[in-house]
Amino acid sequence: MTNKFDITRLPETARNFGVYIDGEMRPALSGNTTTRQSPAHDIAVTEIAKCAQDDVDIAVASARLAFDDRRWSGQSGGVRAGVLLKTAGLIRERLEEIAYWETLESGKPISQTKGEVAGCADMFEYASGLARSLHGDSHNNLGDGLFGIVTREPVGVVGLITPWNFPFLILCERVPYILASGCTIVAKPSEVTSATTILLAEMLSEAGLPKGVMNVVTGSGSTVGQALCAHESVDMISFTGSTAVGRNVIRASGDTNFKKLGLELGGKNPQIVFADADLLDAADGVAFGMCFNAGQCCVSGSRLLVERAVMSEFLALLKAKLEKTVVGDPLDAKTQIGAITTSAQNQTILSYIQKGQEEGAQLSFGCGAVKTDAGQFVGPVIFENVTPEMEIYKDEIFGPVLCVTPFDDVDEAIAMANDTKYGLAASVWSKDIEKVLRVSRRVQAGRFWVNTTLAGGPELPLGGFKQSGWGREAGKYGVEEYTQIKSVHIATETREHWIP
Ligand code: TXE
Repeated sequence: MTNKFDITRLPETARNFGVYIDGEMRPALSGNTTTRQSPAHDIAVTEIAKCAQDDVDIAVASARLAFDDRRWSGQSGGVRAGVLLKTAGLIRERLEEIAYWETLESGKPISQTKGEVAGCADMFEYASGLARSLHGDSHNNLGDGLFGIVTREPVGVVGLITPWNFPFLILCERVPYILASGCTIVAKPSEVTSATTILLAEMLSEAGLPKGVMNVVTGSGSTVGQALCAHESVDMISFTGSTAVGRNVIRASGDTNFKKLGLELGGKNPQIVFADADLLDAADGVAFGMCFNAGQCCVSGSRLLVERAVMSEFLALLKAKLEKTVVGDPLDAKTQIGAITTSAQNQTILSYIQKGQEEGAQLSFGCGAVKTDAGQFVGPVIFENVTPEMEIYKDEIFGPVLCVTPFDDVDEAIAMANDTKYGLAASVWSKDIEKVLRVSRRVQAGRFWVNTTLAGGPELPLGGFKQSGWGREAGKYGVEEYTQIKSVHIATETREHWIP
């Protein structure tokens, strides 16, 4: 395996990654691999093991044994915290290496991946505190004859299925919290962005995580992901991805052992701009919200709801901002919008841009594909006159495409914000605190931003209302999600006999 890298240059050969099972890296049982091409440079960058059902069985058996013999859940929160803190240190030490392979596989700008990786170390540090503070309740007012204790216990073996848009960040919004709870893991990253998940498993081992507690299998969703969801020895699935696959995950759980499920699915997130907002600030925020990660972001601010009175002025400010965005080579430190991660996603975005025009929306900024020597890139696009029956208004496009619809008053803005099957995130831009609070109380979204967007950190939970998912990750809820509650009833006086 080659570990040599210079983050300003492309690798000379594809780096080979095995799977990580029972504390060691090894090939898939079949020996099969797939090659990942950089979506920005069209060259092979990684060689990833292609697992099948037998690899999943071994990984799950390893995680099952590691959970059942209590080698991790039986340790104190303090010991678990120590491993998480050491891992945070290793992530910081290897930050550039992780960011580099993440950028090569995903196409996202290197300046962005570095920021994300630093945020991941924060997640580990925060979760280490949760490992120590996780506790239940006691009930001392049940009368002199009874004392009650409510404990939190780890759920067990967690299957963790992650997507390609934030491979390391989404992983680290979950792994430290899962480990803080005492659970064990079998992770399945997206088949196109697996490298950094393997790197994390390696760092966890180095930090002292016992063998079998963190396992990684790689390969296709329909084989490896499905096998994990249907496995009788897996107690919980944490899935982040499309709503369509989310339905499959629910079905697989229902058809087998009723696994507990955590789901983070799609979004069609409104950015609501009122006439009294600082319009220049809002224009920058809306540009960032729609373009961050080339719009391949479940919390992307892809719908602009703007008060009619300031619509033209606001759109002029927004377009002036978008003119300046830098699209191109993600290894260039100045790049803001990198490549589209998969060719399927590229096609999806371009076909929605076509569909928007056919549906009668007005394409008022950008054109879509950006010509480059290699790779697939899409620049920012604005559609105006977007109406609620259009597909571009309803569907998650997952690209830097903004759909603009005007409103006339607060109630209409709230109704339009909620006019979607999703409920992941929303942003509001206004200087009027009463208006802001009214909107924040009534908009159905798991994350809500006021005069900012896409802000966050380990302390604040994330997850969705409606068809955007089940459960919450991060914050103190992030660790509780991976526990189950037991109530213990203790007689403190001799029971009155039922049969005298
Ligand atoms: O996601 P998939 P795709 C949305 C976004 C995008 C669309 C399709 O709109 O255009 O989904 O992306 C694994 N059983 N989001 O096709 O297929 C797969 O291997 C178990 C939103 O890439 O849902 C990968 O690890 N697992 C989202 C993960 O599921 C299966 C992020 C996600 O892939 C499986 C990504 C199966 N049958 C896409 N099939 C967000 N919420 O941020 C696939 N997988």
